[in-house]
Amino acid sequence: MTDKTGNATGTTAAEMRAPEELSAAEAEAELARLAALIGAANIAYHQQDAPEISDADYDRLKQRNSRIEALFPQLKRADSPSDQVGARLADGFGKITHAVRMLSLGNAFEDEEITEFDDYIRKYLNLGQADLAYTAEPKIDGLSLSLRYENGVLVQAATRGDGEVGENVTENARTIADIPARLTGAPALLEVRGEVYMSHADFAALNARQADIGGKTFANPRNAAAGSLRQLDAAITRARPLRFFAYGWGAVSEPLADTQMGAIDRLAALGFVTNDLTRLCQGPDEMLIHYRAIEARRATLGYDIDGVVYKVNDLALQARLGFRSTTPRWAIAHKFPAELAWTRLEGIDIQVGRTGALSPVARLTPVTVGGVVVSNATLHNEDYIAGRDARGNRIREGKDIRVGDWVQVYRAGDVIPKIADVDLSKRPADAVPFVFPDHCPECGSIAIREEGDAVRRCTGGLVCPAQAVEKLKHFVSRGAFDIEGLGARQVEMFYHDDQLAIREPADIFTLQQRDARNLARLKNREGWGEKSANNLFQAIDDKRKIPFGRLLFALGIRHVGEAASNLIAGHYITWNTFLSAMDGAVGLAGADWDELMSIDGVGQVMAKALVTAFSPEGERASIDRLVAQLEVQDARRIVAEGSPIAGKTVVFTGTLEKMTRAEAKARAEALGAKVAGSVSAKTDILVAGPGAGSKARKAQDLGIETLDEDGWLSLIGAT
Ligand code: 9MJ
Repeated sequence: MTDKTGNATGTTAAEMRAPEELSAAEAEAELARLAALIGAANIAYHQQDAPEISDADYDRLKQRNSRIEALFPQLKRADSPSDQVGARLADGFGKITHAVRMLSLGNAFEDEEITEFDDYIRKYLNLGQADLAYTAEPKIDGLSLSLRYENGVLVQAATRGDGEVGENVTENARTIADIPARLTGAPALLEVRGEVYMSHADFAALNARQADIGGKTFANPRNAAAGSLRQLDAAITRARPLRFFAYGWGAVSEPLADTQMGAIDRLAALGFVTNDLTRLCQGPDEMLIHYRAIEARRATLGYDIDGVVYKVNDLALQARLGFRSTTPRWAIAHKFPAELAWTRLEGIDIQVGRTGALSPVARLTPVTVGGVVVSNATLHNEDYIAGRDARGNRIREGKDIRVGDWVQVYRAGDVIPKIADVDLSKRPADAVPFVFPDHCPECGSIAIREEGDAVRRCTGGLVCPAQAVEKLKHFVSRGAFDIEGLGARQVEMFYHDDQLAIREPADIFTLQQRDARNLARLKNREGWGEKSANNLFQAIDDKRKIPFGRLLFALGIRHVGEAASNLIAGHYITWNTFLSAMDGAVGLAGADWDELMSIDGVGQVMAKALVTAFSPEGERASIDRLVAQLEVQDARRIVAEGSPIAGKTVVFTGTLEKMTRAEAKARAEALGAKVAGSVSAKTDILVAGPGAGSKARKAQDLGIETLDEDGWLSLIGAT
């Protein structure tokens, strides 16, 4: 296939065509391609907890595979994706065979299916119209875990795996605060089952932290929880805020209770967290009422749920009902409708961010998606609108997004709604492809897209009012100056106020002094009075003393996040040392530049952004005006007491097998060491894993102490 310039687009003829149109040879090649794609998607989802394609695209691939197999049965592959449920277990964890199988649940989507479920059970047990109660509880969207307690002591934790055999994650489970290490008054043998999950707030914070350190971010809280629990190093799990709800049990040496509700109460009494939306319902009417009540609270629970689980309350009846091949007869999951909705795209606005990024935002006819009214959604960037990804591959089968289109909106694990699909059959005849602006809509400066950047950026810098306001909002945000009473709304107001005129950070600190009339002006502004105005001046004064790292972060320099700012501050210690280093590095060469680049965690891109920001052509004058108002506190290197590596400079090279480089570095720094990226005469210790090359040779030449990973772990007492 070729595009209009005649270039090949990377799509072969076979993968474009309907299965019915394929020759046998094309079908065979297409089956091989689909097996590879589906296999890779399975691994990304199940083993790496990082789905690379949407569920809808995955289903389309599987459907296409099945269609071709139905048309060419003789070509069905031995490794056909149709015969595989998911990916095999990840390597690295021991396997545990569950004493009692871990089951999944049958699903229901419609209200009638709940009445049918009740009818079925009554028939199965020959109950007639006798009373039959059920528990109803939220279905947590996490991953199931089985905890084995022997004589009240937690001895084993296993994931569900395929239901028969799971992964041994005992050490990781021990790091979860909701999971008691010991129980009093428990049966001699007790397997507690429940769901490990991550709250929305913890998920957002984790992703922000990961992005800051250049680590892996997660698509949704479920993947974040799975990725955090299935860490070969339990220290990483410990640093991740996982939670656990108990809702069931496996093997037990004596019954917990004679009802489901009684058993849940018993688990709570033993110290487990159970879900407080669990209710006892007398039949389908009450079950559906509780379903609606839980659904109404879904958006504000703070964690993901994907339905409501009903269970027969009487455990003697549960025992009689037993199991089908993979699901219990006594329980069913009543799923919520997918958080998807179709609506019209009314317009595309371009927002300008603090670093000048032009972000397209979809303005939608308001529509309810999963209980929340959505009227905006992100459109990511110009490629996304045009129907391709950053590498030029087609997304949404190449369909572009136009104003006037019917678009499918979804809310994934994170809260920002996105657009999944376009209904071409409803496209208005006069809809035209969206033309992404090449000038900033706020200041009119030219907007350019640098090589390798998915985003187009305004080149106006601080001349651009949108960038200036966004920079100010960042400046006063929580990890930055965090001035009480001066939030995003207030700085925006002051920016546009010609008298109070806060146009750059320094203006915040001169607000009171620069004009004696400012107090009178401020107290007359809507929402302000004499007291709140004086409080604001006081809150501003309180922040004149500011740690170096915080100040650097507050400047909002592109590529320089919170972690990087602290790293840089920790290296240069004083603001003035850092400033003269920035001056010395202006030419992006020389000793100061080399020193900046030697900081482990500072790469070329960040170094260049820093030096440019501090150059006279950048924001230096504005920064100097700000710093003249402040007292910048020196950074302190953390010196851990009794640490064998305090004050030493450590370099890591080669592959580390027991932890990631990021974690090794964080641990070394926590113990007071300085981690550098290259070996020099200043290096004290080189930690060399397999594959170490020139750095190891250089260390040897310089006579620097070299340790392997185990030697390093034993030095820092981590074995
Ligand atoms: C979840 N995921 O919240 C069960 N579940 O019961 C609840 N899962 C379950 N129950 C038997 N609340 C098998 C699975």
